[in-house]
Amino acid sequence: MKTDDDCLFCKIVAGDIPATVVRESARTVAFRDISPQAPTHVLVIPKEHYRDAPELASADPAALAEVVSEGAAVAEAEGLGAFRLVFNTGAEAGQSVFHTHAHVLGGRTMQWPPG
Ligand code: D5M
Repeated sequence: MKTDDDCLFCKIVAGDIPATVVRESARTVAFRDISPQAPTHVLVIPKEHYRDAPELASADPAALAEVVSEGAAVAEAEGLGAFRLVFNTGAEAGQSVFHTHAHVLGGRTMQWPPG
């Protein structure tokens, strides 16, 4: 499995850094964001290390599909009628952790466009 010793989210997958895990599947883990931006704010990540969603899409499209379906499953489990699924891609777009992650945000009315 592709991992990066310096990656925060790889350390969460390995159990070396604690996280509030809400769901796990063969290829993904979902845990609560440490700095929630909505009543529900969960991150869904592939267990393998890929920098961002496009890189994961090229390397392992089934894993990317699993990230998306697990995000929907989190939303359903949290009772969200609507939710936002966000992949910040690149630093200027707000990506700060360079291990693919989908933000699942919901539980409040969302604004568009995002800032
Ligand atoms: O999103 C990265 C997200 O990762 C950001 O919303 C904070 C969250 N984060 C950072 N460290 C942790 C830990 N240790 N647990 C849970 N969540 C964490 P980005 O799109 O890269 O800005």
